[in-house]
Amino acid sequence: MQANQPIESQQAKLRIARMFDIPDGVSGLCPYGSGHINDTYLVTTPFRRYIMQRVNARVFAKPLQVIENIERVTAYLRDVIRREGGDPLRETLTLIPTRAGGYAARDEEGGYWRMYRFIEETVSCDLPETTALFELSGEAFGRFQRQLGGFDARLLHETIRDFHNTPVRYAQLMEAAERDRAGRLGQAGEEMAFCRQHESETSALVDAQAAGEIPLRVTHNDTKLNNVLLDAKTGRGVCVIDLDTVMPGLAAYDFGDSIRFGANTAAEDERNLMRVHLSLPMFEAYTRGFLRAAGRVLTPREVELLPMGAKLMTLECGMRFLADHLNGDAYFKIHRPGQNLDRARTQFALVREMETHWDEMKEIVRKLSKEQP
Ligand code: ADP
Ligand code: GN1
Ligand code: MG
Repeated sequence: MQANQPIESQQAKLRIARMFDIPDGVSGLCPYGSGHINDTYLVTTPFRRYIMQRVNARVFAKPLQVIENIERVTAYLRDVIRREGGDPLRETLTLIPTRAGGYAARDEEGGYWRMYRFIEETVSCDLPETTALFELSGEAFGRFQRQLGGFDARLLHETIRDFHNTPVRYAQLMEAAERDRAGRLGQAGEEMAFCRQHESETSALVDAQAAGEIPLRVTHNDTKLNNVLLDAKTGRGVCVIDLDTVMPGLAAYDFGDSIRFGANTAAEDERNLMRVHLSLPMFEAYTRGFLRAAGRVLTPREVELLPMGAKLMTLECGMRFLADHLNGDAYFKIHRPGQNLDRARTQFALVREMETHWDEMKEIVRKLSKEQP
């Protein structure tokens, strides 16, 4: 059921942990977090904790390039954070080298692993509890955008081609439907019709970029709420994590991914679609935090297109979940049958909600952008 073949033996995982250059012996190792892609473990030593992850080789064809990107981005961020008077050990990820050198360890099956310092006294949330917390996560992602403003995108590998290219994602869904590898197309008639109705909109952002209306930037590309660590006491966004997909991209998509996850009143895989609504207070809170931190680096046209980023990212993510369901759940981890179809349905319900509240979303962005200094 998982996108990676599970490494069964605890002994094997402990052997991998010991390949990393950590000063004290490993005293514990257990699964951690709720990400859909990598296998994440918490490694404990007498004095410090670490996060160890196996890079998902089905998702990332060149795991070493993923690790190289993270080395470069975190090195750059460390300098910016230091210059701004922050604490680089807390405000960006710190890779741990292996005893053999470099930042990647290989297991017996050829899998690639990496390790980070565990950032203590933080939490990551799967649902935002309050508008205030969501605003602070918006601020963290906005700051991330600003801090990487001067980073040379040519230094980065494109770890997943066309990762946020909504028309390409649409074409991939149509191919998956054509193949119908898992024989599930019959369950998804309504959802397929919904996607077809939206085809003409899928290229709104890539067209704007191609026409030179909005710039390509270095973006995070996976800005869901559980990818920012919040201070356990104050709720302030401490560190943006999950840097596997940092690549050239569009700011509106980064904004949109946070909205589709955090301004949804229901969980991403909720089965009762009556619970799925767009929370306008959450939308407003995130937008306020994001614009406050990133506002000055964004152009007026980028700001104007933020609601479109929310809508297209939600549609795109729904299409990816649906394609994966049709492909037999090869990509996103699932914990029960049909979970990817449920995830797709929540995304499409949320797109409908955004369409209902479209003018209000635009008005909120317009109002808040005027408040920026
Ligand atoms: P995935 O790609 O599977 O989403 P993540 O890199 O997001 O993997 O990690 C999964 C979870 O592990 C995160 O949501 C977070 O809770 C936790 N985590 C990851 N890195 C750290 C870290 N350096 N310190 C503390 N917690 C972390
Ligand atoms: C995956 O790794 P994680 O769980 O943060 C996915 C995102 C999706 C998200 C949906 C590399 O993110 O693109 O938006 O699931 N990451 C990758 O929850 O595909
Ligand atoms: Mg994650």
